[in-house]
Amino acid sequence: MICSIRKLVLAVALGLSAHAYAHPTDGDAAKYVTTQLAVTGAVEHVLKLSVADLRQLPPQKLGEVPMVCQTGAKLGQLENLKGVRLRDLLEQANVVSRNHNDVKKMVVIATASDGYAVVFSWSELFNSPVGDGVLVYFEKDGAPLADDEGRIAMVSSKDLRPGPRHVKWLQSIEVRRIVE
Ligand SMILES: Nc1nc2c(c(=O)[nH]1)N[C@H]1C(S)=C(S)[C@@H](COP(=O)(O)O)O[C@H]1N2
Ligand SMILES: [Mo]
Repeated sequence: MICSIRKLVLAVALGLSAHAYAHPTDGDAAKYVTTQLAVTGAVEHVLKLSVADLRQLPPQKLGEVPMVCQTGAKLGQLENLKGVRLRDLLEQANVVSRNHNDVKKMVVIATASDGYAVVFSWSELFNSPVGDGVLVYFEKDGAPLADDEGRIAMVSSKDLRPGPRHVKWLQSIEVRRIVE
């Protein structure tokens, strides 16, 4: 009962805070379009991948991913995505770890061409259900991604609010050890 009242209050609060989302790059999205993805940092093999290269990895599809901003604002949804798991990319690059505990001190930074960047921990990607849902994608409804996010983007589809880790114009993935 208490729980459902809390849910109701939360729903009302989120509804009230919903607002039109500002698109800071409207009008000049084309200049941010990326056609290659670099995988760098603490990896054995640095990768430079085109969409054609990404197609060589096991394909993954996602039907619907709600776009909810970190504020709770609902922005619609992403639909019919095709891509590859970020985890599979990292397995190709092979994260460098000299001892059993190294990977637990590592993060994975996804950066876009407009400077937007988000972080995952190695544990999130390789040892939690979140990792299953992190897709580097290059196709929507069977077509290449349009300029508003293309040609390579990423989404963490199992996030409670997937807006923040939806990375448009994905440019690089860097593996970094942040604890000695
Ligand atoms: N490259 C890039 N990706 C980005 C952003 C951005 O500013 N640059 N904004 C993020 C935020 S805060 C949200 S909520 C989602 C949804 O934004 P959209 O409605 O513009 O797709 O995109 C995310 N991806
Ligand atoms: Mo957002």
